[in-house]
Amino acid sequence: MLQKVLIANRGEIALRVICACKDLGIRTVAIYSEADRYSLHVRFADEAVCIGPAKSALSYLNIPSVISAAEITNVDAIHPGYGFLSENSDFAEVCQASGIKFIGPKPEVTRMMGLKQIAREKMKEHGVPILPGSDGILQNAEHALEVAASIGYPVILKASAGGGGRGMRIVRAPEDLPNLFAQAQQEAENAFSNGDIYCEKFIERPRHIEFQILADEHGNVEVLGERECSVQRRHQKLIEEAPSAAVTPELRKKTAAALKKAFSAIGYTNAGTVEFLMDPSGSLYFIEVNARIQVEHPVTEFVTGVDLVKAQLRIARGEKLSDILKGPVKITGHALECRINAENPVTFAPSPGRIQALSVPGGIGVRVDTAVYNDGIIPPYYDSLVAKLITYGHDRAEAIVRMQRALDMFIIEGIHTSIPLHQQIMADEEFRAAAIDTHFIQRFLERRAKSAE
Ligand code: MV4
Repeated sequence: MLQKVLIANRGEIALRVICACKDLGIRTVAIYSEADRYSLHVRFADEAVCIGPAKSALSYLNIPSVISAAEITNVDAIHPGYGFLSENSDFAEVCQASGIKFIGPKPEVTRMMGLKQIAREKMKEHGVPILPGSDGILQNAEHALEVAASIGYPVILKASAGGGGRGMRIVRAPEDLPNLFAQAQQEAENAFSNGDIYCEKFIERPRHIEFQILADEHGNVEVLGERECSVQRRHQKLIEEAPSAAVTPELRKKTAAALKKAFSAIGYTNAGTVEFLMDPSGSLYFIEVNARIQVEHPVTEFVTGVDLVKAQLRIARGEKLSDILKGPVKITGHALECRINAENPVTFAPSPGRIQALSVPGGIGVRVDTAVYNDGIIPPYYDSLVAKLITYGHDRAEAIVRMQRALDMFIIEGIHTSIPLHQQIMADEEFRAAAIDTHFIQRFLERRAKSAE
């Protein structure tokens, strides 16, 4: 049923999808922008179609161009990867209308998950814990003041169409609320053409923990444990791990059971991630759903042994989860991922350019997902991810020591990368003690600046 798949993406994730297709005997079509003519996803796909200029808006985000490429090459399905069109429900609908299978949830489910206060309502309805907050959207600042007074300050205002940190405002006192409400509304209107705002109790220094879901098209849902994603800077994750040191087996089991019920009830299909915040008492609260495969999926693959992208393809061709997973999912050992970005490790300024020397680490427990090669170019038009370095060990300490060894043996010359930053974090006592939360990076950078004085 799936004989040929178009990959609507670039870089390491395009290669990752090509690998899964090859493992299943599925032929592949790459699409590429003029900046990506010499990219490895073009080389390793069976066919490749140029879809436009370097700028994403004119190529990887251009729905008519992507659909034309799919029609010309007569593919059965499109895998969107992450970013770009992966959570665009209009795109998924156009695919469906063109007789092309979109590898992801149904358009109406993706649309619902994209409206954060609706996703929140649905989770509450089906027994997944949420934070105290508004029921639906806030009509105006007066309404927001009433809700905030009833749940207590601080509160956070969030854009319904937002996510990933855009359009949020923290409100610490009622006198600040009217201005912050107007700002949030304006920012949301500008960014998403949707000014709807809802609010929640604000959790100070939470951990950011997400659960991996797989759901087939026969009503079966499985939860493949969680990832700890607290090490992030400006809403960009730097390090992820599985499992989280803060999730007990009981909490994992309880959360998975609630998610199984909720995701069956909403008719969710394919892969998805459910984001939670953990408060200092160790309780988890739902915040949002990411209706796509994520950058950090390899840490879950290491600890479960499940090929998540292959599972996405098999689900899309109608197979049952019981045939894909073959028995209960078990979490074994520990995995870490360091995102290696083309950026200055001190200032975080982007550092695109030509790679002038490359040597990639390996050995037991080491995986590198990348699309770079020696003499290749990191273009300035897209995100700065150069490689994902993933390590596995029997426990967290072994995953860390393997990460240190792999970072030391990773040579990338010609551009600046975050490798030195990751080396410093791996040696940091707080990180080594898993004493991490969303403010870890801030504390780490302050410590680093002080020790450099
Ligand atoms: C929050 C929060 C605290 N309390 N919601 C950030 C991205 C988006 N996925 C949700 N985010 C947050 N939502 C409540 N009720 C903290 C974050 C958050 C965060 C906020 C400010 C600065 C950095 C942050 C990093 C991760 C999460």
